[in-house]
Amino acid sequence: MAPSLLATAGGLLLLFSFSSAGRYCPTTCGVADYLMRYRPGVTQELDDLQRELETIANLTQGAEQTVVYMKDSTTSAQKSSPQDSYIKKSSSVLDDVVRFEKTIIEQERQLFELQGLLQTNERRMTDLKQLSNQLQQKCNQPCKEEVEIEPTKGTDCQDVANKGATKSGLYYIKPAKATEQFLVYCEIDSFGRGFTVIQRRRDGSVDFSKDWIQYKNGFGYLSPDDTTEYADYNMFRIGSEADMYRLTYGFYFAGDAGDAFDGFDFGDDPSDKFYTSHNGMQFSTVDKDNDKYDGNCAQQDGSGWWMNRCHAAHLNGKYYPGGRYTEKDAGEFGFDNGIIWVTWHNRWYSLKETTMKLIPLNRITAGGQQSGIKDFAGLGDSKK
Ligand SMILES: [Ca+2]
Repeated sequence: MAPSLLATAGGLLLLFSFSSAGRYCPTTCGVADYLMRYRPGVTQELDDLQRELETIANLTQGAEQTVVYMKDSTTSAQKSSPQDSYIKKSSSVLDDVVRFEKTIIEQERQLFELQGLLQTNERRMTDLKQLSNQLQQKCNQPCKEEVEIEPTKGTDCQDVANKGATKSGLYYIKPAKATEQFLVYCEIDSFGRGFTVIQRRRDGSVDFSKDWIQYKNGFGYLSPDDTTEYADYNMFRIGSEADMYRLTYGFYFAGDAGDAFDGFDFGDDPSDKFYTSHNGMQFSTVDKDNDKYDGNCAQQDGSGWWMNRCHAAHLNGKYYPGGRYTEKDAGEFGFDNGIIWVTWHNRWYSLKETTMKLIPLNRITAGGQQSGIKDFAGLGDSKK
């Protein structure tokens, strides 16, 4: 998300689409996320190695003690021999032989154990090296062609398209109120319409459990797109940070996915629809509770959103690869925390791919191109 863009998005149309796959490429943030995901595993491996090294140290100490013991036994055997009777002497030698045998067996066992540990460690080192090589490769080939930044700049993607850009891709835009330009993905169609993409889900690789500052700064990937189902909103507006990025829109315009932003009657309580509507809600994160609920919806669902008490639509929800999930899957709180658009699929179905994008209102309403909307939105294959 790029709230600095959102803050200036008054009078725009917000269009959600739930779409089929496109290729993507990690941004710097994406790479950081990726590395962060690997860190716990590597730390665990290092801890394991540490423990094994301690075990080896202990075994070495044990072996040293055994050697000392053997030396002592030899000395005492030497000292005690001449004056004793042959029987006593032979019995003592026999004892020593038995002891030495035991010691040798014990040492062999320890040696075997050490060899095992060595092999395990070698395997671990190989695994770590492999992992490191994989990471290196990811870093070496940051899909240069795919993150190519287009030269045209504008106040938003429509402006970029108006200036002649025809190719969907990454563009620098600088809205009127923004202090500096920033990179967005512009989806430019054959009608010359330029959509500014503000949120996109393609898989579970981006963690949406972020705090206020992280949502403010934006995170995730920038990438290409196709569309299937959609819902669009007129006069879409997001308030300033002082107003907690309050979400308001004039009216629901169209789309087969339905108007989940207007709330939904789940049948649990007559107030369901009222308390799950999103129009007029402020943005909440795990560390900033601006919702209408006694608890913190963002904390319970693990992600930031325009929470009410709590939601009928939640595109920042948790990614469930299989789509369907249960209260048990939802973890500690057991609430419906998936990627939800409840007027399309019920709350126990998590959408697999979503996009939120903005286009100036006049591009849709001018010339009564309502039929055109169906064309560009790419309706047809609804992806389950
Ligand atoms: Ca609350």
